[in-house]
Amino acid sequence: MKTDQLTSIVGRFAYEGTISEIKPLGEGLINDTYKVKTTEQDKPDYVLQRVNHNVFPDVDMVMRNIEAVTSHIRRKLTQQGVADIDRRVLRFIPTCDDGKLYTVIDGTYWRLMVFIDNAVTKQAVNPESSRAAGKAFGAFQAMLADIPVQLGETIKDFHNMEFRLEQLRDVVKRDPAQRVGEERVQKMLAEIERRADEMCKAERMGREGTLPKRVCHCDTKVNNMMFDKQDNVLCVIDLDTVMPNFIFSDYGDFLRTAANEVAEDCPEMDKVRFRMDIFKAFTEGYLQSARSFLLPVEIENLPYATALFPYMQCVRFLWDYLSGDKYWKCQYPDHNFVRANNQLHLLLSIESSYPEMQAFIQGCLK
Ligand code: GN1
Ligand code: MG
Repeated sequence: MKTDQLTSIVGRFAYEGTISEIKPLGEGLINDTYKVKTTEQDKPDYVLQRVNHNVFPDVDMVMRNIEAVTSHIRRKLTQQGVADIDRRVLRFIPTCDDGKLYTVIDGTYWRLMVFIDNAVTKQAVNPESSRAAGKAFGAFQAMLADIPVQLGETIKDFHNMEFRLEQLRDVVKRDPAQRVGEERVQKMLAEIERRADEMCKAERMGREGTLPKRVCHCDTKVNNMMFDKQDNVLCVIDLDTVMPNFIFSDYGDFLRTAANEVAEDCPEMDKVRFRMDIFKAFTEGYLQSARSFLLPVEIENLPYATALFPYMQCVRFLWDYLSGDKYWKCQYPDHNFVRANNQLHLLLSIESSYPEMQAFIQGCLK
């Protein structure tokens, strides 16, 4: 998109300063993101983002959730006397005309937030930053435990395993991209179906009323949090998917990305390995801040959560591969299959570590 178009979009928001440059930022697979620089030293830079309206059909709900969550966290941090709050929680800029936190232009949805400078996101973590991340995501859930409003479900059935399997089975039946016949696809489908029942246990417990939903982030990837130069966690970002869910979402999805020895699309399957050092550090940190509100059934099932997310992501990537690559941006024709296969290998590595995980969690509780 051209700079003058982007500049005019920014102009709809009540930002401060003079724009000097707008350029693409980051590598998110869903939204389009730009950094907006301002000339003045004492004015912030901004992040302009086009919200993917296909992925998030109800952008108004997304932004209402985000407003509720960020203002609740802001209030808590203020009460705790935390300094530099704009670095500790995202601040969205209202529009000039209606004061909403987003604007619509020709059917596209845009928002503007303050850029957090001198901060980095990471693609990989070490045990130390994993422990910090565990504490931070646990604290994020804890802070939101008493939010006074009911949040909306911004993507219906987002982490519902039964739904994701139905979606996959449906595309297998229709086979729109003519890929179901591939032998490697058939093999993967068999691995998926073999585990399907066990992996849907959270939904069953939810129905039986033994497992609660809480406000979760639902995309706790390591690159969705910002660290300062000293490796301290500043804040959690990418809040579009904040919604009520089982806590397994935040715990499991972090480990899925952070504890994989390689990136989620690394094609060398023999290099995919689940890192127990990251698991241990993250679990320790998470239990430190979340233990106070977690139920025994939630803690008992953390190893299940660790397996659930690579499994779910394998199902989702395979679904997109079989759909003809409509959801995730792909750099080459079987990119989605490679991603799915990578996640399946991660699952295999996790399954072999189950007893060690259980023993470690018990140890943390002593
Ligand atoms: C998407 O946009 P990004 O990269 O933060 C996806 C996650 C997947 C992830 C896999 C709304 O997240 O659920 O885990 O890709 N978000 C949505 O790379 O579908
Ligand atoms: Mg992201």
